[in-house]
Amino acid sequence: MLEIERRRTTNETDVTVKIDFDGSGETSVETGIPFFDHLLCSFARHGRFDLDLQVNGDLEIDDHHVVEDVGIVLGDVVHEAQRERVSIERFGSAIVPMDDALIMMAIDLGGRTYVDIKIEFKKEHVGSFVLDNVKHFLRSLADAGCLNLHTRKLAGEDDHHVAEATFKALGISLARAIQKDPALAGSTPSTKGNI
Ligand SMILES: [Mn+2]
Repeated sequence: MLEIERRRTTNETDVTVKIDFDGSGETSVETGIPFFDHLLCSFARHGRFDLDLQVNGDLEIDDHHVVEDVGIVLGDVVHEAQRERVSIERFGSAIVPMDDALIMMAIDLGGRTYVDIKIEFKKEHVGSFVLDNVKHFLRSLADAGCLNLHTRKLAGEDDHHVAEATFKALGISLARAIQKDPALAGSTPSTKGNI
Protein backbone atom coordinates (compact mmCIF):
# COMPACT_ATOMS: atom_id res chain seq x y z
CA MET A 1 0.00 0.00 0.00
CA LEU A 2 1.37 3.38 -1.02
CA GLU A 3 -1.44 5.75 -0.17
CA ILE A 4 -1.12 9.52 -0.32
CA GLU A 5 -3.67 12.25 0.36
CA ARG A 6 -3.57 15.88 -0.72
CA ARG A 7 -5.79 18.90 -0.73
CA ARG A 8 -4.93 21.99 -2.75
CA THR A 9 -7.12 25.06 -2.50
CA THR A 10 -6.71 28.26 -4.50
CA ASN A 11 -9.09 31.03 -5.58
CA GLU A 12 -9.69 29.01 -8.74
CA THR A 13 -10.06 25.41 -7.58
CA ASP A 14 -10.38 23.12 -4.59
CA VAL A 15 -8.83 19.71 -5.35
CA THR A 16 -8.90 16.76 -2.95
CA VAL A 17 -7.13 13.56 -3.89
CA LYS A 18 -6.54 10.22 -2.22
CA ILE A 19 -4.56 7.71 -4.24
CA ASP A 20 -3.16 4.27 -3.52
CA PHE A 21 -0.45 3.47 -6.05
CA ASP A 22 -0.64 -0.20 -5.04
CA GLY A 23 -4.39 -0.41 -5.56
CA SER A 24 -6.55 -2.33 -7.98
CA GLY A 25 -8.03 0.44 -10.13
CA GLU A 26 -11.04 1.51 -8.02
CA THR A 27 -12.10 5.02 -8.97
CA SER A 28 -14.32 7.81 -7.72
CA VAL A 29 -13.62 10.88 -9.83
CA GLU A 30 -15.67 14.09 -10.05
CA THR A 31 -14.01 17.06 -11.70
CA GLY A 32 -17.18 18.58 -13.16
CA ILE A 33 -15.90 17.79 -16.69
CA PRO A 34 -17.35 14.41 -17.74
CA PHE A 35 -14.77 13.57 -20.44
CA PHE A 36 -11.90 14.52 -18.10
CA ASP A 37 -13.43 12.19 -15.47
CA HIS A 38 -13.48 9.45 -18.12
CA LEU A 39 -9.79 10.04 -18.95
CA LEU A 40 -8.72 10.07 -15.29
CA CYS A 41 -10.64 6.85 -14.63
CA SER A 42 -8.85 5.23 -17.59
CA PHE A 43 -5.52 6.45 -16.17
CA ALA A 44 -6.25 4.96 -12.73
CA ARG A 45 -7.87 1.74 -13.99
CA HIS A 46 -4.93 0.83 -16.23
CA GLY A 47 -2.33 1.92 -13.67
CA ARG A 48 -4.20 -0.14 -11.01
CA PHE A 49 -4.33 2.95 -8.82
CA ASP A 50 -7.20 3.46 -6.37
CA LEU A 51 -8.12 7.06 -7.08
CA ASP A 52 -10.56 9.25 -5.19
CA LEU A 53 -10.49 12.71 -6.76
CA GLN A 54 -13.00 15.48 -6.04
CA VAL A 55 -12.75 18.93 -7.57
CA ASN A 56 -14.70 22.15 -7.19
CA GLY A 57 -13.46 24.58 -9.80
CA ASP A 58 -14.29 27.74 -11.69
CA LEU A 59 -15.78 25.93 -14.68
CA GLU A 60 -17.92 29.00 -15.39
CA ILE A 61 -14.69 30.46 -16.86
CA ASP A 62 -13.52 27.32 -18.71
CA ASP A 63 -11.89 23.96 -17.95
CA HIS A 64 -8.30 25.26 -17.97
CA HIS A 65 -7.79 25.81 -14.23
CA VAL A 66 -9.38 22.52 -13.22
CA VAL A 67 -7.25 20.50 -15.67
CA GLU A 68 -4.07 22.34 -14.68
CA ASP A 69 -4.66 21.99 -10.93
CA VAL A 70 -5.53 18.30 -11.14
CA GLY A 71 -2.25 17.86 -13.06
CA ILE A 72 -0.33 19.73 -10.34
CA VAL A 73 -1.88 17.74 -7.50
CA LEU A 74 -1.33 14.39 -9.23
CA GLY A 75 2.29 15.41 -9.98
CA ASP A 76 2.70 16.29 -6.32
CA VAL A 77 1.51 12.89 -5.10
CA VAL A 78 3.68 11.09 -7.68
CA HIS A 79 6.68 13.04 -6.39
CA GLU A 80 5.87 12.09 -2.81
CA ALA A 81 5.39 8.44 -3.76
CA GLN A 82 8.77 8.48 -5.47
CA ARG A 83 10.41 9.90 -2.34
CA GLU A 84 8.63 7.51 0.03
CA ARG A 85 9.42 4.36 -1.84
CA VAL A 86 13.01 3.18 -2.08
CA SER A 87 13.98 0.67 -4.75
CA ILE A 88 11.54 1.85 -7.40
CA GLU A 89 11.90 0.69 -10.98
CA ARG A 90 12.31 4.39 -11.89
CA PHE A 91 11.69 3.97 -15.65
CA GLY A 92 8.32 3.05 -17.10
CA SER A 93 6.99 3.02 -20.63
CA ALA A 94 4.07 1.77 -22.66
CA ILE A 95 2.82 1.63 -26.23
CA VAL A 96 -0.95 1.58 -26.05
CA PRO A 97 -3.28 0.86 -28.96
CA MET A 98 -6.95 1.79 -28.86
CA ASP A 99 -8.61 0.93 -32.16
CA ASP A 100 -7.09 3.43 -34.66
CA ALA A 101 -5.00 5.21 -32.00
CA LEU A 102 -1.47 4.22 -31.01
CA ILE A 103 0.32 6.17 -28.26
CA MET A 104 3.86 5.78 -26.94
CA MET A 105 4.88 7.10 -23.54
CA ALA A 106 8.11 6.87 -21.55
CA ILE A 107 8.70 8.20 -18.04
CA ASP A 108 11.77 8.57 -15.83
CA LEU A 109 11.22 9.32 -12.13
CA GLY A 110 14.86 10.36 -11.80
CA GLY A 111 13.94 13.79 -10.45
CA ARG A 112 14.83 15.94 -13.48
CA THR A 113 11.97 17.59 -15.30
CA TYR A 114 11.88 17.36 -19.08
CA VAL A 115 8.72 17.16 -21.15
CA ASP A 116 8.34 16.39 -24.84
CA ILE A 117 4.76 15.91 -26.04
CA LYS A 118 3.89 15.27 -29.66
CA ILE A 119 0.18 14.50 -29.57
CA GLU A 120 -2.07 16.20 -32.13
CA PHE A 121 -5.86 16.22 -32.34
CA LYS A 122 -8.24 16.76 -35.26
CA LYS A 123 -10.91 18.68 -33.36
CA GLU A 124 -10.90 21.26 -30.57
CA HIS A 125 -13.24 19.54 -28.11
CA VAL A 126 -14.62 16.27 -26.91
CA GLY A 127 -17.80 17.21 -25.07
CA SER A 128 -16.98 20.19 -22.85
CA PHE A 129 -13.29 19.21 -22.65
CA VAL A 130 -10.77 21.26 -24.66
CA LEU A 131 -8.38 18.72 -26.22
CA ASP A 132 -5.38 21.03 -26.08
CA ASN A 133 -5.64 20.61 -22.30
CA VAL A 134 -4.30 17.04 -22.60
CA LYS A 135 -0.88 18.59 -23.21
CA HIS A 136 -1.39 21.17 -20.49
CA PHE A 137 -2.35 18.42 -18.03
CA LEU A 138 0.73 16.32 -18.86
CA ARG A 139 3.02 19.35 -18.59
CA SER A 140 1.54 20.40 -15.22
CA LEU A 141 1.85 16.86 -13.88
CA ALA A 142 5.44 16.49 -15.09
CA ASP A 143 6.48 19.88 -13.67
CA ALA A 144 4.98 19.22 -10.24
CA GLY A 145 6.21 15.62 -10.19
CA CYS A 146 9.73 16.33 -11.53
CA LEU A 147 9.14 13.77 -14.27
CA ASN A 148 10.96 13.22 -17.50
CA LEU A 149 8.02 12.47 -19.80
CA HIS A 150 8.09 11.80 -23.53
CA THR A 151 5.00 10.92 -25.48
CA ARG A 152 4.14 10.48 -29.16
CA LYS A 153 1.05 9.84 -31.16
CA LEU A 154 2.14 7.09 -33.52
CA ALA A 155 -1.32 6.82 -35.12
CA GLY A 156 -4.89 7.92 -34.55
CA GLU A 157 -7.87 9.55 -36.29
CA ASP A 158 -10.45 9.54 -33.50
CA ASP A 159 -9.68 12.19 -30.88
CA HIS A 160 -11.55 10.32 -28.16
CA HIS A 161 -9.32 7.29 -28.73
CA VAL A 162 -6.13 9.36 -28.96
CA ALA A 163 -6.85 11.16 -25.67
CA GLU A 164 -7.94 7.99 -23.87
CA ALA A 165 -4.96 5.95 -25.10
CA THR A 166 -2.69 8.77 -23.86
CA PHE A 167 -4.17 8.57 -20.35
CA LYS A 168 -3.96 4.76 -20.38
CA ALA A 169 -0.30 5.02 -21.43
CA LEU A 170 0.29 7.47 -18.58
CA GLY A 171 -1.25 5.10 -16.02
CA ILE A 172 0.68 2.07 -17.26
CA SER A 173 4.01 3.92 -17.57
CA LEU A 174 3.69 5.45 -14.10
CA ALA A 175 2.67 2.15 -12.54
CA ARG A 176 5.72 0.47 -14.05
CA ALA A 177 8.07 3.27 -12.96
CA ILE A 178 6.78 3.42 -9.40
CA GLN A 179 6.66 -0.30 -8.68
CA LYS A 180 9.23 -1.87 -6.39
CA ASP A 181 12.18 -3.63 -7.94
CA PRO A 182 13.01 -6.45 -5.47
CA ALA A 183 16.40 -6.98 -7.12
CA LEU A 184 17.53 -3.58 -5.83
CA ALA A 185 17.16 -4.75 -2.20
CA GLY A 186 16.84 -1.30 -0.66
CA SER A 187 19.21 0.56 -2.96
CA THR A 188 18.39 3.20 -5.55
CA PRO A 189 18.49 2.73 -9.34
CA SER A 190 21.08 5.42 -9.98
CA THR A 191 24.84 5.32 -10.29
CA LYS A 192 24.85 8.44 -8.10
CA GLY A 193 23.29 6.50 -5.24
CA ASN A 194 20.12 8.58 -4.98
CA ILE A 195 17.51 10.26 -7.15
MN1 LIG B 1 -13.82 6.10 -24.05
